[in-house]
Formats: sequence, C-alpha cells, structure tokens
Amino acid sequence: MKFQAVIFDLDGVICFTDEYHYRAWKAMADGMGIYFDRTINNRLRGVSRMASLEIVLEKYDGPALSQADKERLAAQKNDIYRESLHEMSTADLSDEVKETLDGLRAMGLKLAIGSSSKNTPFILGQIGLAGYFDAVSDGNNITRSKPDPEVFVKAAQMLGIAPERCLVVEDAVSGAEAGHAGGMKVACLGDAAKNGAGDWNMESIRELLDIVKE
Ligand code: B16
Ligand code: MG
Repeated sequence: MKFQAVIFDLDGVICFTDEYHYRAWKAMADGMGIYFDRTINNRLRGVSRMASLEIVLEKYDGPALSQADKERLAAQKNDIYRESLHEMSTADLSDEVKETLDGLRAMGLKLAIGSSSKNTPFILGQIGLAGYFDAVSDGNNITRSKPDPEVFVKAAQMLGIAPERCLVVEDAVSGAEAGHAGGMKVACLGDAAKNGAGDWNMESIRELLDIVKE
C-alpha cells in the first residue's frame, strides 16, 4: 500500500464543532459590538484561536487592544465554547466515521490526529475516542497554525512514518495547504473538497477505504 498512516483533522472531519465555534465567537463579538457572521466564521476553520481572534477583530474599530485584552477575549470565547462541548457525547461520533476508522486500522494503517485545537483531548474524550489514536498532534504541541505544516509533520514524527507515506484528511483549505506543505497527499471533505483543495475531494469519508488502496 502507498500509505502507512492517515492523519485526521478533528473539527469538520471526525466530528462537527463548527456551530459551537460560531455561537461562541458570535457571543464574544456581540458583547464587544463587533459585526460577525457565518461567512467570517468560515474563515476560522482550521485557524488557531489567537489567529481566529485577529480575523474577528478586523471588524473592530474601538480603542486599541493590548495583548492582555486579546487574551481575555480569546479566553472568554473559549469558556463559552468549552461549556457547549459538554453537550457532545458518543452520539456525535457517526457510524460512518467510526466504521471508516476501524476499517483503515484493520488494513494495518496507523491513525493519528492533526488538529489546531487545544481542546482536542477534551473533544476526543466526549465522543468516546480517548486513547483510540496512535498519535495526537494538536494545538497544545505546535507554535505555528495551519497552513504551516507543523501539526502534521509532528504527527508523522510521533508515528515514525515518512511524510510521503502519510495521507492527511482535511475540511479546511488552510489544512489542505498545510498537508501539502508537509509533503503529504491530502483527501478533502466539506468546504475544502468544494474548493478542490485535495488530491482527492470526497463526498463521504468512507471513500478513504478505497483511496488508500490505489
Ligand atoms: P481551539 P481543526 C480548529 O480545529 C478549528 O477548525 C478552528 O475553528 C479553531 O479555531 C481551532 O481548531 C482552534 O481551536 O480554540 O479549540 O484551540 O479543524 O484543526 O481540528
Ligand atoms: Mg477542520
């Protein structure tokens, strides 16, 4: 087989937290009188928390904000977001995703997470995947956000597998760019697939079971 490992983005691939992110940013922005809508929210896909805040603040025209102010705003958003993550459960892991993961593993592939989110361990726990992956590279072990390849390169290193033998699965254009910049092939879903950002642009995650055999 061409691939020895599959590295999955989390939000938008394994589970769907977009609506929770949207509501939390919207609450923070409303509190500051900043215009925010779903089109702006779409630009935050795969982008780290602090880089997302800078995008939200493009519509802010009040007094200058210090670094401490920005950290407070990001923490405020994260508190609202974390609260909503308590609503997630094993019901948020679809059969389609679980069967695909199990199918890939049964084929002998190593499976990893490559997510920008610092909430990755909490989310994996909520959906019943704590301890499932062979490696977890996330917002807690990187210094540069996607489209920088750091999160995927670190995942490949944790697995001990060369980048060209790893397939990245992404829903964000910035994430697909990150995979390519890391020397990996990329299979896309959702927004990134609509934009043709992947080497494969899928309608269903189940297509991975065939892609890895090509
Ligand atoms: P947090 P992914 C990304 O996760 C989300 O797509 C993005 O919207 C979010 O801002 C980022 O994680 C950081 O999340 O605030 O939880 O650290 O798509 O890379 O799995
Ligand atoms: Mg994503």
